[in-house]
Amino acid sequence: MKKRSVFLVALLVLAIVGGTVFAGGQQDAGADSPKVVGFSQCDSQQAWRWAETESVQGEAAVRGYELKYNDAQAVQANQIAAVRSFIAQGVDGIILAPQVMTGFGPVLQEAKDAGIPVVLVDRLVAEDEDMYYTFIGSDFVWEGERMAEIVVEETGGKARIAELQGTPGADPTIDRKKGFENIINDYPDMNIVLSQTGDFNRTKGKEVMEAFLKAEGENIDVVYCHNDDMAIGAIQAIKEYGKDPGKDILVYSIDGIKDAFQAMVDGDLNAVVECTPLLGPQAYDALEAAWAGEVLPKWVMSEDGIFLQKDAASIIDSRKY
Ligand code: GYE
Repeated sequence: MKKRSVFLVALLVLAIVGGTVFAGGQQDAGADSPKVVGFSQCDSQQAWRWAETESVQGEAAVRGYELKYNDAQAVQANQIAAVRSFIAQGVDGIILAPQVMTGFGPVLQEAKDAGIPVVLVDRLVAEDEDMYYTFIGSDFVWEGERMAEIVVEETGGKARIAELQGTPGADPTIDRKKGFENIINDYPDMNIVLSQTGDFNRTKGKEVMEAFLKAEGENIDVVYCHNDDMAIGAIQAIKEYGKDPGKDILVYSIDGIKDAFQAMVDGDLNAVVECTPLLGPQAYDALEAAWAGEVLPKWVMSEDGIFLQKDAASIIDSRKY
């Protein structure tokens, strides 16, 4: 090699090394520049969400990532703004727990254009699959179906059911309703007589149950709650109305938070279908796969369990959230 070429190659090597060291860019997986991840949480008004946030934050610490966290306080516009700000800050990846299914198209496109992988956790969006890297979450139709089977079993297939729905337009709300109806539609004496949103929220769940009881208090056999927080609110409302939750009015819900296990131990809640919020490790596994250029299935499904009141006491201590 001529002297001049050796000099040019040396310059090139210096430029590359210098670029890596001094650029400090988040795309350079350099040991001294930790990956930066943005986590957009849709709201933080429920025990389930606290558990999910803790899981995502805790796992970032374990893996040495810098986490930017935003709580959209149940306002979708806040959530879109948060994702946009993560993109502007040039994060390496985004974990998004979308509040509702629609409306995220433009911001997902912006993330895609910026080459930032987006991992959806716990709720799906209605956009095309190529607008996000993968979705990590439960099968909500399965949850609704299993819940309905338990209710059929425990009522002998005859019940007037009040339904407390989750946030309107959210994937779990739509599918938990669908799954439940898939089963009870085969039973002519299983009927949903009241159905309204309690927004996945304890306070609203209690308020809606109070209104149900005021209107139809003597004509409700069962309350089917799309999540535990609303069930805890409903239990309170039933007690204040002067009835015995778990006996006079059977109460069923989805999630499996500690408070729900306690309510089963106390005899107030009849059964729970689990929906795990502990999605942090899988969310970072997915981002790491994205950074490595791998292709994951578009749905990484959580495994959930079914818990009856009679088993709650022996299980409660092992619950992690
Ligand atoms: O059941 C509920 C929450 O999207 C799976 O939303 C989640 C649901 C969960 O706020 O408690």
